[in-house]
Parts: sequence; structure tokens; C-alpha cells
Amino acid sequence: LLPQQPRYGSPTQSLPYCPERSPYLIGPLTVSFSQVPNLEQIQEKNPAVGLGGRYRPSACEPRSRTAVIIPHRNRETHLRHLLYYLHPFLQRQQLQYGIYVVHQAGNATFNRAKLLNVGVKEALKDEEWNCLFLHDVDLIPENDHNLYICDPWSPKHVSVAMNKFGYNLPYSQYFGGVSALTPDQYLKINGFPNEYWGWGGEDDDIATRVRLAGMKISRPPVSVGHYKMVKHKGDKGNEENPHRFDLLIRTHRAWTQDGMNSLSYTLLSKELQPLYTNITADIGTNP
Ligand code: UDH
Ligand code: NGS
Repeated sequence: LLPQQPRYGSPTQSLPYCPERSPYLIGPLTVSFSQVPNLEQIQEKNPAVGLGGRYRPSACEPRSRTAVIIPHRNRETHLRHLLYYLHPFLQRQQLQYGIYVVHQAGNATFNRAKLLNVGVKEALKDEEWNCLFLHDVDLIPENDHNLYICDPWSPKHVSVAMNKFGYNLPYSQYFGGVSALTPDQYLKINGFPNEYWGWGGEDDDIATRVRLAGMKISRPPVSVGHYKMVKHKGDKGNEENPHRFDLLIRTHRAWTQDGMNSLSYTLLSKELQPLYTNITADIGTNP
């Protein structure tokens, strides 16, 4: 994904593109959750990360401008584990990036997909991101050859080998965990559904949208798409959604009406914190 060639005479004109393969990549990584790092420690280890969790390489023109968008409520420990590993991981890949944490205000039933729509909408107000990574907070990438760049031809399902599924896909249409779409691809599927409150099904809806919009899902090789999940129990406020199968039957009719074109929410705050941009939104409640 080459960014547009900078105009002649623009300040970035003299920077060469970063190499296609970053010299800083390590390959398989050791991920451990035995200690929970605090935010100050993570900041100290990442001095080049700017306010809002933004970074761009200083010596070369990055090949992707990636926004990582994380739906969140009440998972502070998981967030610290993720930030600890993700910041150095993305810098080794020589990307321009920003990390957005989208917090659902209140105690109403959780809605992962709607929060991701909010994150995309807000992130695209800030910067011309050309790749959106939609990222669960509890999944830590275990191989930095898994590049956080988009596939210009296809929405990409990225978390293809999670430890909890024995480092395999649980089923062939699985689209949960971590996925990556260009803004164009995201709009082409009308974003994610807003109507899935509680656990389950929204990721299957998204996979169906990709197909209905005439695209295919691409995936990285299983050998690099390894993720370790921070172990946890089901969350209070995110119980299994009893309506998910009814909703899934209707996706082929609903997807053009339910999504980015029907998104409504109230932005309560958007703060540039040292390691991430913190968005808090009132997204309403389960009808
Ligand atoms: N999330 C939160 N807080 C919550 C719920 C979810 O931050 O209270 C976010 C978080 O980014 C998480 C993602 O939404 O990684 C997906 O949450 P999930 O509960 O759908 O998925 P996860 O794999 O847990 O984390 C599965 C719990 C098992 C439920 C079993 C139902 N049969
Ligand atoms: C499917 C769910 C998905 C979920 C996947 C993995 O059954 O939303 O299991 O779940 N689909 C429906 O319920 C329709 S997991 O093992 O991570 O709890 O992502």
C-alpha cells in the first residue's frame, strides 16, 4: 500500500520509502502475562511514541498509515498487556500508526461492532489512515512478520491462529478477533453492524457483508498469524446475545441499512493520552 507520492518540494520529499521488509523484524516472539506492566513503564520503553499513541518512522516514508482500533470496557489489565507488546511491534514494522481505544460508557449491554464503527469514524477525522485494524484487547500478536498493513484487494482476517483454538481457525468463515480493512473496503461493506448487543454473531455478520459486497476474505499464513489470548471469563454486561441467529438470517437484507450509514452515538470525550487516543462514547442501549 504505497502512500501517494509526495508532491515535489513537499517536506517529506527527500525521505525514501521504508524498505518492503523492515530490517528490525524478529519473527516469533515470546509473550508472557506473568507481570502486568504499568503505563509509565510502557511509556519509558517507547520514547518515540507521541501523544495519542501516534508514531511515524523518522528516517523513511512509511508504507502504511494504520489506525489500530480497540473496543473496550473494563479490561484495563488486558489493555496494558496489549500496549506493552503492540507499540514495539508496530515500530519494528516501520509503520505510521495510531492506537485508538474506544470505550463504551455506562453499564448497558456491550456492543463490540458498534464501538468499532465509532472508532473508525473518529479515527478518520484525525488523519488519512489507509488501513484500519479492528483489534480485540486480549489478543497479543506473537510474530512480527504479521504485518499490520491492509490488503488493497480484500478485507483481511488477521487472527488466524489463536492459542485458544490450538493455533487453527475454529471454522472457515471465522472473522473474529483481529481484522484489517482499508477505509474503502470498510465503507463498501457499510461498516460493521450496529445491532448486535452482547456476545456473538457480529463477526459472522461482518464475514457475510464481505461476501455480499462482492469481496473475498484474505488471510496471512497460519505460521505468522499467531495470537496469544489473555485468559479471562465472560464479561458482565456481555452475555450471549439470544437474538444473534435471527439477526444473522437477516444480514443479506439488513447490511445496506445497518452500518456506517445509520451510525448514531454521542461522543463524550476524545483525549490524546501518551499511549493511545481514548474515545468514550454513549452508543445507546439494547432496544
Ligand atoms: N470487550 C471489552 N469489555 C467487555 C466485553 C468485551 O472490552 O466487557 C471487548 C474486548 O476488546 C474483547 C472484545 O470486546 O476482546 C471481544 O469480547 P468477547 O467477550 O466477545 O470475546 P472474547 O474472546 O471472550 O474476549 C469470549 C468469552 C466467552 C464467551 C462465551 C460465550 N459462549
Ligand atoms: C461462534 C460465534 C462467533 C464467535 C465464535 C468464537 O459461534 O461470534 O463462535 O467464539 N458465532 C455465533 O454465536 C453465531 S469463542 O470461541 O471465541 O468464544 O466469535
